[in-house]
Amino acid sequence: MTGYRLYWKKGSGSMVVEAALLLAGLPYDDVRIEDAAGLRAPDFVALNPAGKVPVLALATGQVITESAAIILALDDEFPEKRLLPPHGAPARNTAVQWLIFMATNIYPAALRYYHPERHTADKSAEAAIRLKAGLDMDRDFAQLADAIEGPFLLGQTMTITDVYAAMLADWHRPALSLPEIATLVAEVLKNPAVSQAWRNHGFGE
Ligand SMILES: N[C@@H](CCC(=O)N[C@@H](CS)C(=O)NCC(=O)O)C(=O)O
Repeated sequence: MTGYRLYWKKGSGSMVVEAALLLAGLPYDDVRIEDAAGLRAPDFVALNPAGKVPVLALATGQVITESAAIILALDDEFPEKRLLPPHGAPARNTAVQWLIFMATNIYPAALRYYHPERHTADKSAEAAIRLKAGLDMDRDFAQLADAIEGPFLLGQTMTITDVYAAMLADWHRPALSLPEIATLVAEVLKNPAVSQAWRNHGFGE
């Protein structure tokens, strides 16, 4: 193990964690989870009882789950890498605010959209759950778009919060009809580290 170990799955939220590791230039091993069976495998469930990616194991042996928590932990450990603005800067509060907003609103709505069957025992209700999840994401992306200074959330400097937003927009393509979101995604993808994680994870396909 070279330091970090990222447990990841194509198309999943581990994309933003891989981007963070690459942006920060941190060496890491990776363990690819292929499918639902891999998420239920005893070794993996021992790491994350929720059976979800991303999971990041630190060299210390500590295991962190939850995409936003992982990002905050990496930024805390390597503030000089500027995944987020420095502690004490007002811009940091804004970046963290929107990171948490996305992790607690848009990400769960995307999960409801793609897995409506997890939210009802009534098959006939699934379409309505999906529709509402899509509308929820439309509303939340519009709020995010209003906050974007352009081209990135905080203006000229990209943070990992922008990468998070781009990831979610790839899951909810209607968000790209908002010019602020479309511009942010295009600018984020100009970064070689981000585009590497994006491609590795099969985003944009
Ligand atoms: N709140 C978690 C959500 C993680 C999550 O739901 N990951 C999805 C992939 S994007 C997953 O592993 N799903 C597997 C499953 O639910 O079976 C986070 O932010 O990391």
